[in-house]
Amino acid sequence: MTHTSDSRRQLLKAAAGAGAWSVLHPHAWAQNAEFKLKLANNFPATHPTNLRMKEAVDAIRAESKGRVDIQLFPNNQLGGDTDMLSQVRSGAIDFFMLSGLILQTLVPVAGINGLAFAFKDYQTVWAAMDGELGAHVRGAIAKVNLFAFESCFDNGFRNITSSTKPIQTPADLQGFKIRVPVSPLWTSMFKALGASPASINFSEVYSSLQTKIVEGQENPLPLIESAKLYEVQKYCSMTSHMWDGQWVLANQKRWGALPPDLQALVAKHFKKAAQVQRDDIRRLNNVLEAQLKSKGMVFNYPDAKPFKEVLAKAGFYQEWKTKYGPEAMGKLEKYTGPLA
Ligand code: X2X
Repeated sequence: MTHTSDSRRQLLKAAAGAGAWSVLHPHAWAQNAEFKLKLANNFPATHPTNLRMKEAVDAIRAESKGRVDIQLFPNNQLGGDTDMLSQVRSGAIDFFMLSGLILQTLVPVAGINGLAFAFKDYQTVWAAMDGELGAHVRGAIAKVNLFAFESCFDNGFRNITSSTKPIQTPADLQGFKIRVPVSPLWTSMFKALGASPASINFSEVYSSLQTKIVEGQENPLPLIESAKLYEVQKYCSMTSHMWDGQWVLANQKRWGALPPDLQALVAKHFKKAAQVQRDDIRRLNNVLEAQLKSKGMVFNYPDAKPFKEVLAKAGFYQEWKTKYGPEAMGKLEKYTGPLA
């Protein structure tokens, strides 16, 4: 295991309270760790998700005096999402961060927060996800032998980018070749809007945009920036068509093998990382538009109303309300108010 000098400095600083031995021999920790665990995700290493998770695993290593050594594998290093999901189920990966909407392929109700235009702002998002809606989803996740940590991370409100044209109204989406993550809700939504969605894991997004297999994609600004999608996309249409977040998932058996005090330590730091990461994203949202403009992206600000109308007319909301069922929909609408 290797440390960059930066992370080593952080590690040493965090270790200051853990005794002189550990400060002098940080690497011995990793070698002797009782619990060597892997945490993987699809985000670039520079995205706040991984910067904050790096701090969390360093603090966990220090505070457990080296008993728990969690190695971070960002940027699809261990495979695309579909692949990593099977790996966390088999125990090849211990912790995996995944969008609820992609997890939907395994846990249908986990996609509920992605219902188009459901959330009007972050206050509503966090009330729901930290409240009854999130608890309901975590309960469903537990049934497939995965453990979901309490606080999910923010990915953000998603916006459409394109190399060919700005998307201002639903008419601009007719036949538009757009990459969507591998998830039935995304495909259903963009089909209902008249586009031609292609399911592609994030690991292949940059190249599929570069080679023009697809014209566009949709993601929050912090990912458009950190994954350098501005290099292969010209327009950014601020549709904010859904909110998306990452659950931190653990293989149930591997998680259960940790003694309760170490479980509490890991949970404490993952929760703290999520809280700080949410603040990071909020700050980034305020500055990234200007940054992306300076890199040549052209922004436009569509009105959500016609998009919602097309979706309602195509039966999108009816279809998904039926699929999620009245109990889960009730928990969503408790926060969002009645949806179309
Ligand atoms: O695949 C995506 O677009 C991403 C990175 O936003 C998700 O994880 C859903």
